[in-house]
Amino acid sequence: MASATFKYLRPNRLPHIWCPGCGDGIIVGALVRAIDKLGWSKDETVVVTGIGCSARSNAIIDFNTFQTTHGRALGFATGLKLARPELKVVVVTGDGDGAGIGGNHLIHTARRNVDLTTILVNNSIYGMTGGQYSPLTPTGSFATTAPYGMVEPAFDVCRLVEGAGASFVARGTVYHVRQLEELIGAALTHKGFSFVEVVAQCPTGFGRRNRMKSPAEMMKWQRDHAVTVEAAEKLPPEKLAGKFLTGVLHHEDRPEYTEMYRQVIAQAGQEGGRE
Ligand SMILES: Cc1ncc(C[n+]2csc(CCOP(=O)(O)OP(=O)(O)O)c2C)c(N)n1
Repeated sequence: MASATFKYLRPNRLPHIWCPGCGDGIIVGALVRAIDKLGWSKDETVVVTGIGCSARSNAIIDFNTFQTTHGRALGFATGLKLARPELKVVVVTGDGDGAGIGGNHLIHTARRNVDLTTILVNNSIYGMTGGQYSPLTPTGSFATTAPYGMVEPAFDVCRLVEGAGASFVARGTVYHVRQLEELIGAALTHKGFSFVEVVAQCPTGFGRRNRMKSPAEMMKWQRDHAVTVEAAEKLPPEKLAGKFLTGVLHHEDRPEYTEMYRQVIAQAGQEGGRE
């Protein structure tokens, strides 16, 4: 599998720019292995990112890649998919980029059910700019902009996108890398808006400030707090307190946006619309 990873990376862009112990590289590995398993060619696959540490993924992934302005990856990816529906479009975004500044784009792309896969790296913080809190920073934890502890409640971003209309929603972690690869694979093959939140560690921006002393300790936290949806069904509520669910959280088939858009174009060519 190591060869699959390197087949899809740009060796001339290594070493990468992430901090030691960052979860982003593991996520890129899971993504390219999932794509390799599906046999998608580099030419038909596009990775779109916004701004942030997670957005640096596209510098080392050897697909067609685009980096857009902060929070705008989904708007750009929607335009790309409408213009070239045959392409496989993947968005990699962060919790600040995707759920903060780009939150509006996230809910409307989910509502429209555009056939895209979004991987949202939830490292609980604005990593690239030095650790300001994001809408996914857990209440009570510390950030440069919350030196006395975060008082705001955090979004459950999976429930948010499901409520907005996403037709495939999953959550994984960097620690559970095999499960993550499978979840990304399932998301990539889903027709419609698919969303995978990945719980990841930012040792520099979050861990240090929250007394999680090493990347390994942060990954052990992921191990100890993640419960699969299947296991959760058999557990009483008290055993689930303080835990988060992983696996496929929601899955449905519903009409996809680019197809409906094509139908409108075809109709417009034949007859006049209503006044
Ligand atoms: C319009 C705009 N506002 C602010 C910034 C500064 N900025 C760059 S990266 C970033 C935070 C990204 O955080 P997140 O999406 O959580 O990604 P991470 O770096 O943690 O992967 C911010 C606020 C910017 N580049 N553009």
